Amino acid sequence: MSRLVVVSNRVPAPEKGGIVPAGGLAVALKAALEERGGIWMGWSGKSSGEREPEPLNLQQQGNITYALTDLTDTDVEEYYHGFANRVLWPICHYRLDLAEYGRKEMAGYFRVNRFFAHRLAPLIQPDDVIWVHDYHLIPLAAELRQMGLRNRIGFFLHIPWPPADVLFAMPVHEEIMRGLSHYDLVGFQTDHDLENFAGCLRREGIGGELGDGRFSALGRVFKGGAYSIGIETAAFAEFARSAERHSAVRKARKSIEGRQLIIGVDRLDYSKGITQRIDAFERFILANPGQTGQVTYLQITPKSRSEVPEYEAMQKMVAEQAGRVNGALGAIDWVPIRYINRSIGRHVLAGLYRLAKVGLVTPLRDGMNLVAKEYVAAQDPEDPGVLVLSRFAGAARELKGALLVNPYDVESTANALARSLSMPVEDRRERWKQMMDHLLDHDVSRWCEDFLRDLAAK
Ligand code: ADQ
Repeated sequence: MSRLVVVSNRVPAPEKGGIVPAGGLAVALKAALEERGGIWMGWSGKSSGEREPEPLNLQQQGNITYALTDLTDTDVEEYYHGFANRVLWPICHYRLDLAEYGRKEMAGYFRVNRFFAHRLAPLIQPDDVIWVHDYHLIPLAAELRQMGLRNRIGFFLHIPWPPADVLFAMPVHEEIMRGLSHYDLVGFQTDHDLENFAGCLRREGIGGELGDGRFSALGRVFKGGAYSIGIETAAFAEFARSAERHSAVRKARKSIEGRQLIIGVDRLDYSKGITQRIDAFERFILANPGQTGQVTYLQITPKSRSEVPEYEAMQKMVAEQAGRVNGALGAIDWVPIRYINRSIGRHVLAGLYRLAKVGLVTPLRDGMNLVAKEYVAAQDPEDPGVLVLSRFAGAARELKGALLVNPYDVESTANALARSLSMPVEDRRERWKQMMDHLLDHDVSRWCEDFLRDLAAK
């Protein structure tokens, strides 16, 4: 079996004792790397100031070599904060209004991809299979090809791929599509993303589908497919079953005092629809006064990218909004919304999902959304909660037992909350079982195997 080389912007670097931080993606990729032997390369998350970064920091753990590089301050600013997070992220989440183009940032993005390629290429053996992850590294294959590499190279996009009218607002869209054409296999989260990609090629007149999952574009032929990422379903269900061992979960149960719990868990990001969700909760209480004092909405939102000013502003806005709703609706003995800005360990998180009668997952746009899948996996089969899910999350293509909502339509989300909290147990069980069977069958290991099988096939 060929060696596997994974490249991602950030690498879950091995900690003391060789333990990789938990999380489905890290666990699945680590298992694939261990089985085949290989390399995981990416940015260390550290800056070298304005000095040229030191040579790759190589750390061997069993069968896996972790290869980490620092970046200069300018690289971090232009490649990471600049083009990746201020252009590609908003564009791929359909937010033309938030994209900030700058020639410097675009050049920095391509420059850092070349830098990654130059550092990676000397480590590559002729029959290694290379798997590149996410929007930070789209041009990497083109750079590696330029250096003469003929290996199989695959790419997986974790975020959505937008329709042509959105993508073409980005000045370098053709270079980005050209970048993808240098892979042997390009994977998207859903069939909708794949259709959007095909539509972009057609509209620009630079390529199209050949059938059988093959595309021809810009003089190259490559494969494209939809590979919906999963979670480590069985393991996560087990975390949830045994979560009462953790005092944090027992304390949470006690503190909700028999009230029904609604849970939201997201990184703080405008794509996650947190403000619309708080509005929907407020609307739900106002429309159902009998629920006053009967429910608690727990929103767990660790800060992300807090060095980016827009994210800092959002943090303030969400905190103020939750405070305003609590002030308006709360009582001496009832805090309607509990808003927490911390990361929570996966075992405790699983336990909190299981305590919650409703999983409220309402992104405005999301590649997949693993929280939706984790919520389902964590439920008690005898008394499962209800998933309220945005139709604009990739997960909505699979989780048909959820109550699907349009997150922009605050009233529909409020109605779905009311419906969830009064849903009979037989109905809940039936919906849950359908989703759980699917998640057991389509877990993250299968996602990994499916992608690598198709990448290997000529
Ligand atoms: P993200 O945008 O990060 O991922 P998501 O899929 O929801 O979004 O994954 C978030 C992960 O972080 C989940 O595993 C969740 O449990 C965890 N998490 C969130 N808040 C947490 C907290 N407070 N404490 C601990 N853990 C927390 C991108 C795309 C998604 C796509 C994934 C995977 O944007 O659409 O599903 O990649 O491909």
